[in-house]
Amino acid sequence: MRLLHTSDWHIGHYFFGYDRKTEHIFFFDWLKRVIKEQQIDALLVAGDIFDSPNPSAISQRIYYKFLKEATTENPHLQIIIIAGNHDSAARLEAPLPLLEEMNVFIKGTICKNTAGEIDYQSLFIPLTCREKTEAWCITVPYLRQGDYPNAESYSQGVKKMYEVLYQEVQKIKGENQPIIVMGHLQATGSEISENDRSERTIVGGLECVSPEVFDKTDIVYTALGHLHKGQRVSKRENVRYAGSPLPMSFSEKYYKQGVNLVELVNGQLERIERIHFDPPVKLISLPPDPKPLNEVLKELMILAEGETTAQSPYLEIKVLITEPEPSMRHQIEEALRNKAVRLTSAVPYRQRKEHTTESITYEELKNMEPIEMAKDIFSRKYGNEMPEKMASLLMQVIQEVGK
Ligand SMILES: [Mn+2]
Repeated sequence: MRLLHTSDWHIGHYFFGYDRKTEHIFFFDWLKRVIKEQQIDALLVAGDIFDSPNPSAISQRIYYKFLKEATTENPHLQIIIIAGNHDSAARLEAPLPLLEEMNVFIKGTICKNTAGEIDYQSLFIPLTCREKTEAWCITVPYLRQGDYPNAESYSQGVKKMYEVLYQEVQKIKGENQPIIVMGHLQATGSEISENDRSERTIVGGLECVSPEVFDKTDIVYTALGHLHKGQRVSKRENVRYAGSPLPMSFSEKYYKQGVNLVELVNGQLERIERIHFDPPVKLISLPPDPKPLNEVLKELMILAEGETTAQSPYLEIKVLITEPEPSMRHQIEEALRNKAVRLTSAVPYRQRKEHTTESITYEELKNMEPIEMAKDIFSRKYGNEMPEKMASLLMQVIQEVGK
């Protein structure tokens, strides 16, 4: 039996205001080819289907078109989808009565009985190959407060949830039937990209779940979603993030996008193979390290000329600011006229200290305290530290203004 693990599609994502629908369509065409060529029996989608809980009509259309075409082309294909923290759990499940007919299963919400007990059975899905149940899938969507058994913390609750599910599934599964686990969570020991908002929105980005909960001999593979970088979790070969198919920010520029192929033979894990996907739109950062505006403008000249299309690369420009440049944006836009790129951002970097190349980012600048900024400017202008008295008077003013 062959499974294909993917996640974090984020359909409907806008990259600095640019619509990415052609990129998503390109990915789904590629994914359909892989499913067919590799004779996949089940596609596991580990959450964050859409970028927002209320996806646009076009986003939904792209999604349903993919589900319909993939299942029509491959009549035996099962598709199993769990909701991520970006999805609306209830909305994702809403079309289930229709989708079930097409062998598509969706888990978004955790059902409870009138006594408030979790319906664990509803989270088990048999994975079938040639009409025979080959394995059992534990499908756990992104868990929100109250979705898991009572525990001291979020991570303890999630851990307990998986432990109970593991016990419960033993009651229904046959001896030679292995377990596949799905989850949308942040596991301890995994890498996340710098300043990525969409990954960090999970409970403040702090609550990590220990992957030890997946260390059972009959759990042959754990298909995780949430982190955008495809990776093994703490060196575990069979506990993996598939990663998102499209880079979601410039910090994800060097990620290797793809999906994971998992093959089971006679109830055992036979192999795991990473299938690489090459996103159709490239990300360019120019220059690699911030430089003054006149040098940046020269570097922009090397960019290819042509018309801007939905395939044109996204361009991020890093400018080292040494003095105010009110016309920076205009000069950059002029330099990019007739260039086949799409400008996303011109990030101003400010020189931190004289005679050093260390610079600070716009994000850092935004988070800087006004008093620190004033002290820095004072010392540059007058060559020495701001006098204590002046600093305390300025602090008083800042506090007055902030009231
Ligand atoms: Mn997520």
